[in-house]
Amino acid sequence: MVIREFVSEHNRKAVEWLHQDYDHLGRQLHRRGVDIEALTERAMAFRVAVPSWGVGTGGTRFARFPGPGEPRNVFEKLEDCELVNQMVRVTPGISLHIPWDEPEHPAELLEFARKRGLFFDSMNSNTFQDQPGQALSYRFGSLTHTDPAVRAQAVEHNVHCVELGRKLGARSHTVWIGDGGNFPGQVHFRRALERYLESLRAIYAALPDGFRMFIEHKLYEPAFYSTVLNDWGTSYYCTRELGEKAFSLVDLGHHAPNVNIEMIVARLVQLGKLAGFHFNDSKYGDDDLDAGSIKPFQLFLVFHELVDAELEKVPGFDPAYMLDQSHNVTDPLESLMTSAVELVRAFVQAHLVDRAALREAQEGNDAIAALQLLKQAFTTDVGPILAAARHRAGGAIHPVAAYRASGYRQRRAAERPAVAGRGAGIV
Ligand code: LRH
Ligand code: MN
Repeated sequence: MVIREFVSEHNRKAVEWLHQDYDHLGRQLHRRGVDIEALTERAMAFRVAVPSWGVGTGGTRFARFPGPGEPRNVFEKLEDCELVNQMVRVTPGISLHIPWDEPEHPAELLEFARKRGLFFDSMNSNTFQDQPGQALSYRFGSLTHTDPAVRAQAVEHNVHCVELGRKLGARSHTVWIGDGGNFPGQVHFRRALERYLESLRAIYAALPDGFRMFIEHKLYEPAFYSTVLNDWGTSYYCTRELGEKAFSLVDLGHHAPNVNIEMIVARLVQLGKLAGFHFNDSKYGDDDLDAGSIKPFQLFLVFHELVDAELEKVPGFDPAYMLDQSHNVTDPLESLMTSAVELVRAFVQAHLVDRAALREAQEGNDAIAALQLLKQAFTTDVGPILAAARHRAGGAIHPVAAYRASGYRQRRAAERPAVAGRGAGIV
C-alpha cells in the first residue's frame, strides 16, 4: 500500500468540512488583523526532529511492555519515522542515538533515509550505559569520572559519534550524561565540573566546521543526590567556556516541578546560547510524556518566547527542535504524530499574540490586559490551520484516524516478529 495514496483517499471525506472551518476561522482572524494564509505557511514550514528511540515502546525502571510490530533495528525505525512524516509532514529530521543506532555502513543508512525523504538531525552519544565488551564501566560516571582512562573512553565515544554524524550529514552533536552522586560527599562538586569541562573541550576540538555541540542539563536521575550538569546556569557557563559552537539544550522534563522554563528559554535566547529543545511533558519528574499532554499552556508560553525572538530577529537565534519522549502505554507512532501536531499548534498560537498591544500593556503595567492577550492566542482553536497545512503538504487531515485506518501497525506486526524480553529501561 502506498501510504500517500491512502492518505489522500482518507482526506477526501474530510476536506469539505476543513474548507468550511478554515474559511470561518479566516474571517475571525481577519477581524483581528491576522492573515490566515500567512499562518498556514508558517505551520507548513515548522520542523521538529523525531527521536529514533521514540518509535519503539519505552519503559520505566520497573518494566517495558513491547507492543506489536516493534522496530528491531535502525532501518525499521526509519520506516516508522517515514510513516509519521507522511501523516504530519513536519518531521523529516531524525535524531539518532549511538550505539543503539550504530550502522554497519553509514552510506547505506544515509541512502535508506534519503529514499524516504528523511535526514539526520542531532546525534546523541551514550555514556550512561555499559556496552557489551566495553573496557571500562560508566558506573561511577563517564566524562567526569575520577579515572582519566574512563574519561578518555567516553571522549573517544563522543568523537566517534561526531565523526559518524558528519558522514550522515548531521550538523550537531548532543551530549547528555547521567554523571553525579547518590550521597553527600560522594562527588567533589568543583573538581567534577572541571573534569566535565576538560572532557568537553576534547570533544569540542573534534567538531567539524559548521557543526554545533549541544549540552543537555538535567536536575536528577540516574543520580539522585547531585548531577554534574544539573541546571541551565551551569550549562550556560560551560558553553561560554567552550566557545561559539557550544549551546545549551533544554529538555522540558529536566527541571524541578514548577520551574519557569519559558523564562530559562528567554534567558538563553538573550545570552545567545539556546541550542534548542527536547520537547515532552511531565507531571512530576523526567516523565517523558507526550508534548502538550500535561501542561499545554507552558508549551504555548515557551513558543511565545521563541516566536518573540524570531520576530525580533535576535542575533544567532537558530534553535533545533526535537521530541524526546518515552511511549509506555500508547502506540509510539500515534504519540509522535499527536506530539508533533501539539508543537505546531503552540507555534501557530504564539503568532496570534498581538505583540504591539502586549508591549503597551507591559510598559503600562497592565497585568490583566497582558495576560488576556496571551490567553486570547492560547484559546484560539487553530485546528483548521494545522489540518490545512498538513493537507497542502500531502499529509493527513486526521493523522491518527488515517493511521489506524491504514492498518500499518497490523502489517508491521505481521512482518516483524515480536521482540523477546520484557526487560526494564528506556529501550
Ligand atoms: C536523558 C535524555 C537524553 C537522552 C535520553 C534518551 O533523560 O533526555 O536526552 O539521551 O533521555
Ligand atoms: Mn532529552
